[in-house]
Amino acid sequence: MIIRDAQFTISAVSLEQCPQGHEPEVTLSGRSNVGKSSLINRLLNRRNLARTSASPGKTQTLNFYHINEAFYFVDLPGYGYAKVSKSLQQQWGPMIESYLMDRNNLRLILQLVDIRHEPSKEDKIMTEYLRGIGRPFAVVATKADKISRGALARHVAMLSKSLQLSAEDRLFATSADTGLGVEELWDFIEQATL
Ligand SMILES: Nc1nc2c(ncn2[C@@H]2O[C@H](COP(=O)(O)OP(=O)(O)O)[C@@H](O)[C@H]2O)c(=O)[nH]1
Ligand SMILES: [Mg+2]
Repeated sequence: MIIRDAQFTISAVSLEQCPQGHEPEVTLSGRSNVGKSSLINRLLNRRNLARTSASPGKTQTLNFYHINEAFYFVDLPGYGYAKVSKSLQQQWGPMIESYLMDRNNLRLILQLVDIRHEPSKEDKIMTEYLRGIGRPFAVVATKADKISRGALARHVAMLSKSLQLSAEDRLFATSADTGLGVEELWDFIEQATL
C-alpha cells in the first residue's frame, strides 16, 4: 500500500459524529497500551499521526484517520484501564457497541492483544463478542519484538488457544518498532477494504 496521504479527521463520541459517506473503515480494538496508536503510525509510516501515550486510558473517542482520501482507520478507546472514571467506563460499552454493530462502513476489526501475555478477561470477552456479531475480524499480536524469534510460534499458539481461534481465523504477529508482520497485515487489510 502506498500512503499518499494520511490525515487525522475527527474524534467522534457517537455514531452521528462519524464521517459521512461510504468509505470503508478498518478499526483497531484492544486494551489501553496494547499498541493501537503505534500500529496505526507504523502502518502509515507516520511517526506521530496517532498519538501514542505513556499514560493510557485517556482516549475515550473514536479517532478517524483518513487514508489516501479513500478509507479510514479508526482507533477505538482502549478498554480495561482502571483509572478511567466510572462514568467513562459506562459510556465505553454502548458507544463501542453501537459502532461495531451498526456502522455500515465498517469492513474489518483488528483485535489487538499483547503477544507476551495470556489474554485478559476483557480480551477474551471482546474476541467472543466479535465472533458473535459476525463481522470480519483478525487478531493482531503486538510487540512481537519483545520476544525472541524462537518463542514466536509458541506465543502465537498460546493466543490462538486462549482466544479459541478457529483454523479460518487470522492472527498476525506484528511489531510497530521493527515493522515485523506489517506487510502481511497490509495485504489482509487491502483485501478487506476492496
Ligand atoms: N517494543 C514495542 N513497544 C511498543 C509496540 N507498540 C507499542 N509499543 C509501546 O507501548 C506503549 C503503548 O503504545 P500505544 O500505541 O500508545 O498503545 P494504545 O494505548 O493501544 O494506543 C508505548 O510506550 C509504545 O511505544 C511494539 O510493537 N513494540
Ligand atoms: Mg492510543
